[in-house]
Amino acid sequence: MATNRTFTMVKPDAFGAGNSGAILSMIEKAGFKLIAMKITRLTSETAGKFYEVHKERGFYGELVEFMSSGPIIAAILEKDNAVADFRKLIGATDPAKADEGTIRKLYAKSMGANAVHGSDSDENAAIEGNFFFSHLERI
Ligand code: FUP
Repeated sequence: MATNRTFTMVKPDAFGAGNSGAILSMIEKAGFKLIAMKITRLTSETAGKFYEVHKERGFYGELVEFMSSGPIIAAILEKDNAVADFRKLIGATDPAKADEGTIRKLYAKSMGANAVHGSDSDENAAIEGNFFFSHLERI
């Protein structure tokens, strides 16, 4: 059964381009409530740990380097059907394949620098939220 929380990051490309506010505004306008949020910066160690599931993939090194290249915003979001609805709002991993009006269509530059992260399952949403936030840091 779907839970009502997901986890997102505004990635270094979007943060660096000054698109954080516009992206957070789209997220709130789509009905997601902010439950926890912080500006932070991943190191290659913490980015490597976050993306450990992709360790054997060819793009892992590049992904870790990119995700530790600048500040990010991490956030936990709440809405009915949060994981699936948020994946719809952000669009396909490759911005060239993302639907019109999605966050990645509007703000992503490439498959790697794709503006935002969105959890792909309820289980991963919980793991990823716990990676960044203690219980005192969320409402
Ligand atoms: P997504 O769930 O849409 O963020 O995509 P994945 O979990 O499949 O991939 C995680 C991140 O790895 C993507 F956001 C970007 C990067 N990636 C690449 O750089 N190249 C690829 O071929 C696939 C993913």
